[in-house]
Amino acid sequence: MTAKAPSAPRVAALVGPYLSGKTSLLEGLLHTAGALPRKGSVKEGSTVGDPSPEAKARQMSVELGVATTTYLGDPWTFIDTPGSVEFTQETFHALMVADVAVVVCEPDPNRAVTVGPVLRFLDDHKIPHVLFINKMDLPGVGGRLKETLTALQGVSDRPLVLREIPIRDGDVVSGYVDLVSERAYHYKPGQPSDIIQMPESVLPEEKEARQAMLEHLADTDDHLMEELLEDVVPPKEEVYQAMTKDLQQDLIVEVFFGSAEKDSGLRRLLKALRHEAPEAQTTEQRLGIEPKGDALVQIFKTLHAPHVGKLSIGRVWRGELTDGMTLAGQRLSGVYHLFGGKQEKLTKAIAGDIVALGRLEETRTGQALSPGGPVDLPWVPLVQPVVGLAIHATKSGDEVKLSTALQKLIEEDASYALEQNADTSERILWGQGEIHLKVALDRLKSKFNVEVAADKPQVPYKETIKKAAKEIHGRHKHQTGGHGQFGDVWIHIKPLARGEGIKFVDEIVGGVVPRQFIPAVEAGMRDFCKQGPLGFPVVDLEVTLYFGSYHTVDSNEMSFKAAARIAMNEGMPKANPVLLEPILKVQISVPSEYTSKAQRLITGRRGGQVLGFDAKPGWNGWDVVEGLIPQSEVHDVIIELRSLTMGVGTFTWAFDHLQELEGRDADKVVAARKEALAN
Ligand SMILES: Nc1nc2c(ncn2[C@@H]2O[C@H](COP(=O)(O)OP(=O)(O)O)[C@@H](O)[C@H]2O)c(=O)[nH]1
Ligand SMILES: [Mg+2]
Repeated sequence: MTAKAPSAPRVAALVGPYLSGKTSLLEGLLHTAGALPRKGSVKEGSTVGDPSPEAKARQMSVELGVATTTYLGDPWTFIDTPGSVEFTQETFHALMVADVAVVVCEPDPNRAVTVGPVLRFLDDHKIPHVLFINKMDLPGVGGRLKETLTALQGVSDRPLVLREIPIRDGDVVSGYVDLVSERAYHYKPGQPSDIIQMPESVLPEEKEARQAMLEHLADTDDHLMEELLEDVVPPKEEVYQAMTKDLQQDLIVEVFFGSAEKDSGLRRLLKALRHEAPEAQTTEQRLGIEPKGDALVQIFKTLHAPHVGKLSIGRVWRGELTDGMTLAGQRLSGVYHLFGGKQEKLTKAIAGDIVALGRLEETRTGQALSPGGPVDLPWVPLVQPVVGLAIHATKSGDEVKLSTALQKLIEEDASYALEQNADTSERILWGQGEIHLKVALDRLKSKFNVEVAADKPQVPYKETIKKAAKEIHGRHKHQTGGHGQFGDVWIHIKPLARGEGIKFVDEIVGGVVPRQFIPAVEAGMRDFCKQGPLGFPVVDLEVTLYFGSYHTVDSNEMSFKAAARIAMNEGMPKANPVLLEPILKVQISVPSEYTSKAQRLITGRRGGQVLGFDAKPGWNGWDVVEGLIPQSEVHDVIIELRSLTMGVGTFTWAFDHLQELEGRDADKVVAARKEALAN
């Protein structure tokens, strides 16, 4: 390869399904680049990625990890991302500031479907990306490479183009042939591969793969096309240039392979990135960021770190950042490069850099800042949470501390959400799945020092009535010493249709209940409706006040309010009260081979009903199944859906309507409520 001038700082995000080896690849890349004298391992919890105790405990990345280094004189930042769908938001954020993504895949055609969602995001956002098929050290996988590639092509809009082919020794991949230089290499664990004579046995495959690669490049390059048609061997330089253009414009996806664990094939990958990955300027163009102007940094991650406090991690798109300067009205206190859990203090950062910035207390993830103020830049929307937990501090007196901690937790990861449920009075922490929520509880304890108890949230049941109750009498009369209390009302109660709410009708004639006390009657009735005979908030009924009496001295608002409550208490049980349960409309998105399973997921639940299914717009080979499920049955849908679909299925939900619930299921709910209210 030719010598090249040092580039501006570049950013590569490592993405791909859970367990494909991203964190291991980061370790391998840093080791290969010379930034890490000794490799750590995921199993021992000693990797540069995953520095947090929550990640180590699970041997699983639960947030993005950043490592800045140099490779052959070029500055690079690698961002390791979590692969699990429960942490997708973090991955999207890393991709929004990356120049290039390395999609790490398993060497298994049956798992290609798990790469689909991230490829969808990359294709939609036109983010240049390459594929790295990992774990090629496993026996037998070299022979299945073609099959794996075909399966992966099924989930990619862009053509996948092999950049190298494996050299096999029995069922082990022992090296590779680079299809541009047509040189053959033998892997040497931990060291640069040896150049070897190209084995005769790979020649036919090499010719075929090289031809396929050139044809893909020629699709977007007329000169190359002419050469191919005239059987002219294109000069190497021209091939590199075409490759670079196609990667930078996201027209093709180069495919590399190797072993993160054995450091095989990593130098090939690094060199390709070094020569072909776009710099920040090109990425800014793609994102529509104005190239000229004041310093500009976009925050893609917020952290609360011990000792240093709040850190906002961002990419510098323009200009220079210096410690102590003012950004959008806030004084920068500390500019750092990150290397996993370690920080290195800088005096300044330049365009292209990824840096952690201290004490930007008002700044949130996604915001872009200039000295003059915040700047509007494109950002990804929040993924809707799918599971909730009702939480409270275990120690009394810790509730305020918990509120502060929750605020920080959500600052760090905005795919959590908090709800104070008005019906159940519960504080509900929403998240992307079981593990996501469990990580939240761990963080609250280990990072923010609050112990939290969590339960499945209550279902916000309501109740209403099914028939009218007429001529109900309520009288409140009290004689204590001097002034007494006297209120006396007659009402009719009748059911209304769903959604009509609570109505009050005043039919008093002749002042039998004086004007000034009528609002008190209504208030008493509404007050009663907060908790009906079944123990739940009452909806959809009409109460008509048609008669009553009063006492000139003893009547007051309080007495009429009490009289109304007495009448409601008397009349409601006679009006055939019935439980109403909330029904949610759910949309389940899955690759179409799972569509029937998704339907069964809905119909397999009490009251579950499929409304239909359709192709998912913009998602080749995916369907959306729409259905109705009672809220009480929905809690674990996401868990089952993920286990049915290798983790790729997603679902969204929204409240749809209230529906009557009777029989044994209703009796159980009412009995449980009675017990809860008695405690
Ligand atoms: N055989 C083999 N195993 C690997 C390789 N890379 C990663 N692994 C293993 O795959 C598992 C998941 O790796 P990790 O890097 O945590 O995956 P991530 O979820 O994508 O970050 C770990 O047990 C690794 O040891 C590889 O190249 N070869
Ligand atoms: Mg990982």
